[in-house]
Amino acid sequence: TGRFPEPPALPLVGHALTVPRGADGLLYMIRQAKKLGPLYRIRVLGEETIVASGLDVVTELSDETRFRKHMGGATGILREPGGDGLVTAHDDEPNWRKAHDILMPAFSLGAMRDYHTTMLKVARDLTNKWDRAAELDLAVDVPEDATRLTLDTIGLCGFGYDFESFQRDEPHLFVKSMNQMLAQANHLNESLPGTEHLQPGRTAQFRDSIATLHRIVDEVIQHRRVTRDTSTGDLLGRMLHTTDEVTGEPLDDTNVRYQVLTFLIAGHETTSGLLSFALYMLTKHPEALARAQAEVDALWGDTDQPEPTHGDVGKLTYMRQVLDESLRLWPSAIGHAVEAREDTVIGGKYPVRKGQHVLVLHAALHRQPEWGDNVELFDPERFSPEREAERPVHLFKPFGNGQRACIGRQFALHEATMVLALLVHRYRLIDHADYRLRLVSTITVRPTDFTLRLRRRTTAD
Ligand code: MNH
Repeated sequence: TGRFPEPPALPLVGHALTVPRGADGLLYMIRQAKKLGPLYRIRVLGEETIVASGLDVVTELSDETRFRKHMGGATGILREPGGDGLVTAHDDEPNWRKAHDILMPAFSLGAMRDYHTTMLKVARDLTNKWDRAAELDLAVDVPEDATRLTLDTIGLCGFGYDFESFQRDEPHLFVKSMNQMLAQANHLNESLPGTEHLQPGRTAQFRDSIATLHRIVDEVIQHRRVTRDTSTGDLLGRMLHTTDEVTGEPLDDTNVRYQVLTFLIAGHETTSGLLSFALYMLTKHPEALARAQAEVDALWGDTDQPEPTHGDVGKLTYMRQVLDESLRLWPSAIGHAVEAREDTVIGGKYPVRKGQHVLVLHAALHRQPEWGDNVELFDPERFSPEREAERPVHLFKPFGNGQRACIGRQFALHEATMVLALLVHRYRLIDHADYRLRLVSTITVRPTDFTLRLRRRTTAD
């Protein structure tokens, strides 16, 4: 048996003073993986986290007979707003399986057909805004507009509720409260366990933002109830009007509320980050942008207002490669945590106790030598069909693992592929501020202060 490698630690506080907070903490953890290898340990004030990034060890950790999803750290704190909603439920809670079974059909490939038209409508809200910006030569804030798009999309597709984000100069109250809630969750997570009562301000703000979020969620549900619409075509319809086959029961009201909040958050934050990173990458890699534009031009020519069909999205294979490569370098969901079902040994020599958790750090896994020599280089060719066929299954985990992997993966990729395609078809992306990547990170990570100027391609050249 061995001891986990660790960065140099101070007595008592461990690594508390060396691990920076927020996005710098993420970068620190990626750097430590390069220095210390596939498995290492950091200790922050008595809490110990094992960070895994090697292919072999992640392959072990993906074995669901030995490990299961762990709710702790940041996701543990999210239990308060998320309750036994899908993301924060333990596997063995009855509502996890129940909601999973009830909602699965809403994420089938066929279901994407139903969302397609709505996704396109929201995409048009975005291009209308960007058309005006192009005309007036105004800069657009990419992550903010990506968030407008993804929030409106999940609101309308999942719940028939219009957040009308493009009619607002400021982000919707939902987004503000969510960001406040996530920031406080992060602070509470990064501080000494058991000291919540020493931070009454933070805890109160945390509770306040949760209350606001729940109020908005109740309005979304109420909106459906008053229309007396009992169709089961979207997420909310399925939650309110279908029953689970095993128990014959629908989800209870408390759980529906947790699910709506869970989906509104999980369904937009990460996809917004993905779109922002992809636009950043294309802005900085003209060859990749040219190939992406060639792909959409071949499909839509110089039509002023292309009408992407559901089938078109499947043909945008290079666009998918761009998105996958963005998810490799900057996976917007930072990691997923698992815990040992029994006492065990990982990596051939490191003992792990039953219940002890290990964080799979996606960005570090995605920089392993198995990806090739220049792992920092943005190269969508890594996801060409030939190379994809050779890739070890557990080398790419942006959507987590096994039965607890992302239920919204197809939804996110359909939306992101179509929108990215429409944007590169329509605009030249002008890096007017010579943007240097700056990250913000709570539970997810995304670029911040990323602005572009735009020119219409069809008119300008
Ligand atoms: Mn999503 C779980 C990443 C988009 C709804 N998602 C997960 C997990 C990862 C993840 C990683 C596993 C977390 C864990 O093990 O603790 N999700 C993403 C990424 C994107 C994304 C990178 C976009 C890009 N997710 C979406 C969208 C939706 C969604 C869009 C909804 C429409 N995700 C979920 C839900 C879960 C989840 C719900 C929890 C599933 C479960 O445990 O049953």
